[in-house]
Amino acid sequence: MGLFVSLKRGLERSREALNEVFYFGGDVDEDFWEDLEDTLVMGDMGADIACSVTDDLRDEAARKNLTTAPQLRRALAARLAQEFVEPGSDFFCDTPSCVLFVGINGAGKTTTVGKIASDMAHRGKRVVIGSADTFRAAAIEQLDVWGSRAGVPVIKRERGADPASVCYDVLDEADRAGSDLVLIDTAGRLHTSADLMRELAKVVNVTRKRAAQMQAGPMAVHVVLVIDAGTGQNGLSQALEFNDALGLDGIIMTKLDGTAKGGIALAVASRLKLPILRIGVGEQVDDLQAFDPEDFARALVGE
Ligand SMILES: Nc1nc2c(ncn2[C@@H]2O[C@H](COP(=O)(O)OP(=O)(O)OP(=O)(O)O)[C@@H](O)[C@H]2O)c(=O)[nH]1
Ligand SMILES: [Mg+2]
Repeated sequence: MGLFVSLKRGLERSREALNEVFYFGGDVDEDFWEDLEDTLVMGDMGADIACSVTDDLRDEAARKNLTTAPQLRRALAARLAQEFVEPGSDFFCDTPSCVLFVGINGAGKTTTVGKIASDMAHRGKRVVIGSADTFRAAAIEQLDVWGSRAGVPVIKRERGADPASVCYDVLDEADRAGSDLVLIDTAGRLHTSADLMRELAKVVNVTRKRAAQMQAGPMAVHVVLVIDAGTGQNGLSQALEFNDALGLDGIIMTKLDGTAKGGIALAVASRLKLPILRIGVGEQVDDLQAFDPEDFARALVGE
C-alpha cells in the first residue's frame, strides 16, 4: 500500500464530516461557508484557524470563480497546508543526535521510539535506545521487545532509578559504542503536574550537559513531544505546557488512524510554529510516516 493511500485511510474518520459539507447540491451559498467553518472547528482545528481559513477560501473562490466541490477541495487543501511549518533538518536522519521523547501517559512515546529505532537501524544508523521511564513497571520490557525486534541495544536501569542519571549512563554507553542516534524514552506525565515537569526539565538539562562532552564532539539534543491525536484540543494545551517547560523541537502525532480529530495536528503546528516530524497511523512497526504538509492536507480534505 502506498504511503498516501495509507495516510488517506488513516484520516478517513477526520474526513467524513468534511465530505458531507462538500456534498452540496446547488450553489456555494452562505450555508456552505457556515458548514465548512463549523466542520473545521469540530475537526479540532481551533476556531481561529477555522475562521481565517474559511475567510481566505471564500475570497479565493470569489476571485477565481471556484464553484465545484473538486475545485473547492483543492483550494482548501492548499490553504490548510500553509498552516504547517516547513520542517528544517530531520534530526533522526541528520546525525549524530540525541532525541528525548516526552508526552502524557499513553500518547505513544515508547511505540514511536521503537518504530523510529527500527526504521533508522534499517537505514544503517548506529542506534541506541535509552529507557528513562523508570516509573512504569512494564516500560522496560516493552522497550526491550522493540529493541530486539530492531536489533538495537536498550540501555536501562532498575525500576525507580533517577531518570536523569539513566540518561547520563545512556550517553556514556553511546559514547563508548560510537552510536550516532540516541533515542530516549521518558515516563508519561500530565502537563499539569508541576513536579513531574520539573523532573523532566532536569532530565533534559543533564542530557544536554553530557551530550556536549561526547568524545566525537558535541551531540545535538532535541526534545520531541508525542501527542495522541485523539485527545483533540487538549493536545494544544499539552503542547503549550511542554513547550514552556522544555522548549520543544518538534511534534509527533500518533493514532491519526481511527480519530476524527486529525485537525489538531494543524492547530498545534500552527500555534507553536513547530514542525511535525512523523505521524503514527497504527500500532505496527511500519505505521509511522514522514510528514508532508501537502499530502496531509489533501488526505484530510479528501482532495
Ligand atoms: N492505533 C494506533 N495506536 C498506537 C499508535 N501509537 C501507539 N499506539 C498504541 O497506543 C498504546 C500506548 O502506546 P505507548 O507507546 O505504550 O504509549 P506511551 O506514551 O509510551 O505510554 P506511557 O509510557 O504509559 O506514558 C499502545 O497500545 C500502542 O500500541 C498509533 O499511531 N496508532
Ligand atoms: Mg511508554
